[in-house]
Amino acid sequence: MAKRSILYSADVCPYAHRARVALKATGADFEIVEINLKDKPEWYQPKINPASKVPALWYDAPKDADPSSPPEGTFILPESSLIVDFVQSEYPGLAFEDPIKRAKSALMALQWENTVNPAWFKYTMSDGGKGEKLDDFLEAVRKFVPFIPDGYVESPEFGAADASIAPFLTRIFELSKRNAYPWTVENSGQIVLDALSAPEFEKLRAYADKLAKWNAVSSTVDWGK
Ligand SMILES: N[C@@H](CCC(=O)N[C@@H](CS)C(=O)NCC(=O)O)C(=O)O
Repeated sequence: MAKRSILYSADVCPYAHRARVALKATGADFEIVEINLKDKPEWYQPKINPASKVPALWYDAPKDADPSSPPEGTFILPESSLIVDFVQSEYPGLAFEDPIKRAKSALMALQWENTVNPAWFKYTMSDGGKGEKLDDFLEAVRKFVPFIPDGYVESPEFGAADASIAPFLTRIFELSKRNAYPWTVENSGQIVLDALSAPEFEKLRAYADKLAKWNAVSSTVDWGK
């Protein structure tokens, strides 16, 4: 029987966006089931993801499968970074042939996850959007930039690390332009953009531009949402 994968996703979620980018970049056959995070279907948590989060991937579901009712024992993979890894292992196109490039880019993605993401969330959310944590965020970015390998931004290739970082890095720029975070300080988005326009962040901006132009990214996001 013909098969395709089912991705439980939410447009607004950068973690789910990771999975959409990875699947799109590899040309995998997949269907998106949009989950409304403000009003999740009652079957989602018991049948799809006990943690009740998106994304989740039902790999190679039968074409006529009912997304709300996977058969007993169906394996559904949660966690965006595991999904990106899985897609990388299952489909060609996201794993760099050069093992050193693969390892360096994985290290870059780990650095992003451990430093920039938490600092950005603190800046945008934890302090109620008062903008007090901007310096911590900029310091995290400073620590991240050296992990972008030499020649990486210039290379036309894209890999799993890019699928992991793109939803977050492109959101920082695109949603700041729209002042779309729950900031309480006026012009917070512009303040971020001004800070990131410093010469020391040139490589970050070039990397963000490269990711924003990647079809797998631009075709799987609607900045208006
Ligand atoms: N560690 C998870 C985080 C996923 C996550 O936090 N997803 C959010 C949306 S961005 C979610 O589904 N939250 C549950 C809710 O809003 O009820 C991953 O990487 O997949």
